[in-house]
Amino acid sequence: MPADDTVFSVLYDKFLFWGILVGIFTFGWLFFAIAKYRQNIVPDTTDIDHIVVGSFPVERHNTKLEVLFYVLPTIIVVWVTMLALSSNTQVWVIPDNEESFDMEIVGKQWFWEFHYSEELTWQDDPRITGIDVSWGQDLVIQFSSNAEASNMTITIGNVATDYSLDQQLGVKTITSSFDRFSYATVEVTDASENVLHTWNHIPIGHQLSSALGEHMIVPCDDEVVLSLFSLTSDYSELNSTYWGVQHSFWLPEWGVKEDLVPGLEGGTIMWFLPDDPGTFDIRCAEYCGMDHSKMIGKIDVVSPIIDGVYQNCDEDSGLPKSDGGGN
Ligand SMILES: [Cu+2]
Repeated sequence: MPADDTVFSVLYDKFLFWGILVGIFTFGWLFFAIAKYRQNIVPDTTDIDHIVVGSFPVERHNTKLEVLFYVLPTIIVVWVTMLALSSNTQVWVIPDNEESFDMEIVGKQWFWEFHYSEELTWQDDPRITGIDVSWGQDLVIQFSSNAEASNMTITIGNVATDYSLDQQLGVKTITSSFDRFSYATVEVTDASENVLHTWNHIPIGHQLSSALGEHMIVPCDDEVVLSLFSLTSDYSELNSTYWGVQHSFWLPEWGVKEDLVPGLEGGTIMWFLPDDPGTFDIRCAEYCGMDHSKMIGKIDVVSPIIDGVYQNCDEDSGLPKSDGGGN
């Protein structure tokens, strides 16, 4: 079952509401008729010549009631069809929003690659971890609110550097100016190397891969627009006629999925609006060969840092939620 406020959950609730309403009416009438016209109750036939099974007694017909029998179900069917179509429209119409977070998903046999066409800087919630990382001219780590913090690893590109943190000071400053073109991670750990707090910057052009156990990472409260492509894992001139196979990128949490079609140059496109931070599942929903069942991954919804300011996911961003608006 997708998250409560996604378009399909809202649609499910609406269909359930109308289904229960029609059900109560239909079964109510059924039981009423069973009781009223049961065996041994002789119907009043004073103004009827004879009763033909399967046909409405002509002498007793009620035009209003008969018209209602056709009109009412027609209205209900048209109404639920409109509900369903408007939900479809909402999913299929890609938001034309400059602010949306665009990225590419590449499906291979049998893993996912996440290609970043926009940069993303984020960190864990400082109010929860008691640790705050800010990186501008210098890298400043505040950890006075977390008595466990004892070590820190800064990884820039492939180079990792370890530092120890002095609890007496509660803050550490490292002279290193922020480089937006480098993939960088700051991890604060306790004495047993458990990660207490993560800060991360993903530059434009960076790739993450589920084959390496990496999660897809997207900012909260932003429309995420994905272009999806299916490629071969081992393209070469020798098998240049092999185009790969069809996959389907499925995010059960938001109830959305889209096919990845080999050979389709422009790819396919889909969008969703993650609002709550957390880690959710990625699945392949199209049988794609031997290890299809292993083609799984995780997506992290994180609070981004925009222009040095930590954006709080929990506060209402004022963006419309994908909650079935328009119906
Ligand atoms: Cu697949």
